[in-house]
Amino acid sequence: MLSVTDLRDAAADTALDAVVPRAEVDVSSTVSAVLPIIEQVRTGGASAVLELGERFDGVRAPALRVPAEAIEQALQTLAPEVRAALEESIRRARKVHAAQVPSGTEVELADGAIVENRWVPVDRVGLYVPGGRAVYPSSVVMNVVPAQAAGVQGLAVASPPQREHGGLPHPTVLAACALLGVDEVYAAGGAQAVAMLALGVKDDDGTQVCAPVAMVTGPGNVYVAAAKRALLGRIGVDAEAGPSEIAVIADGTAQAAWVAADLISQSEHDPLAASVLITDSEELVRDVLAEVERQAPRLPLAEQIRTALTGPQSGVLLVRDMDHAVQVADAYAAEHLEVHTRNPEQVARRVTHAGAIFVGPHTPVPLGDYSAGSNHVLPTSGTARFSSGLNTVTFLRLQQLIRYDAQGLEELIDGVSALAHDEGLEGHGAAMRIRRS
Ligand code: HSO
Ligand code: ZN
Repeated sequence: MLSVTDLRDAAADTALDAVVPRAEVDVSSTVSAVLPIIEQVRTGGASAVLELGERFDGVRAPALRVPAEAIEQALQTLAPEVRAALEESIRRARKVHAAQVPSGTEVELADGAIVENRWVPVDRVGLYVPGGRAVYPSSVVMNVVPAQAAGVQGLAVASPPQREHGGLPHPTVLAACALLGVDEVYAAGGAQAVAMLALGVKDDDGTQVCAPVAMVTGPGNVYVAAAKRALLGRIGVDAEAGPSEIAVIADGTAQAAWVAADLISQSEHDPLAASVLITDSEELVRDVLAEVERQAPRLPLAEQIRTALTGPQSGVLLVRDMDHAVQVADAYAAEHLEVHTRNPEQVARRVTHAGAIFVGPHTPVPLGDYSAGSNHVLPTSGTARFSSGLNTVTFLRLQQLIRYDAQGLEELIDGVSALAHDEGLEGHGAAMRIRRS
């Protein structure tokens, strides 16, 4: 299923980032389609969100805000093994995300001259949880845990009303909210949910149903992404998530069956998902290809897996050696990178472009998708070159407190006056000199 590209004789100056084609989703052309929806929510409030849900999700929610009893009920009916596993995922994720909280610093630059760096949480955040083909309670955990670790006080979750659940969001999503201590949940999906969170909505009596948030995070379809783009500036948003990607660096010591299983695992998400094997071993290529053919057809999502693995975004890259593998992996900048080599730690440390690196054969990506303690919202489409996955700092703002006294100020009056004069801003200099004793 996977095509093989031999890079072993590629010239040293080959532009490696052109070697691996990427799937692209065009969000910008959808922005104009969501503008009328946003406008409808702005003017029509809660009843507009309910009407739009009826139109797009095929069911009118009994109420926009999910009643506390429905959330509790979902938790009570959650399968015990799923509940126990979610609780363990939450426990581990909380530990890792608590360790990400940066401590503030105070820098004394001279006598009476202090600048303090202080981290302040965003007040209120909206989390979008999709409800279509992919219902991922694990993504509720991955978004809520860092926000809570950052100290965000207001957390609102929105997820589409489901026809088969009487217009409520998916019960496992509700149960995950209950386990995380989130009680503000709305039965709203698509662009109307993002607009509701960003603008806030009132009911027909003028009672506030959902207060506006400062930031919206969470995955979603192209309409959700377009609505986030349209409202960006009014609210902050997280990065746009593209189709899932896995790259595996492996040498001749790797277990072909395990590598194949991991490549298949991420291709299960999306027909546009990318699975890339980077190796210097022809023998491993042969064995992995055979394993993919053996394992993939047995899975319920076999058709989708085949589409993803045969797509131009997936394939095997044959490289000269592990140095070359590191260069190729850096150029690709995968969302997830696994390292199955003789010395995985050493190879992993040399790759700087990857959303998350899974070191050694016993750390498969699905472990990180659910329970490792790390976050699974990671940069896709090569954006790992310049951005991080979702983390506690995503929900924090750096605020500086500047504290000078008369002595600290005196030292800088002439310098600032000179700079202000140079910029033609005499009032700036005057505000300095008026304080000279
Ligand atoms: N691999 C996905 C996350 C996920 N996997 C959720 C299973 N459930 C994001 O890259
Ligand atoms: Zn996954």
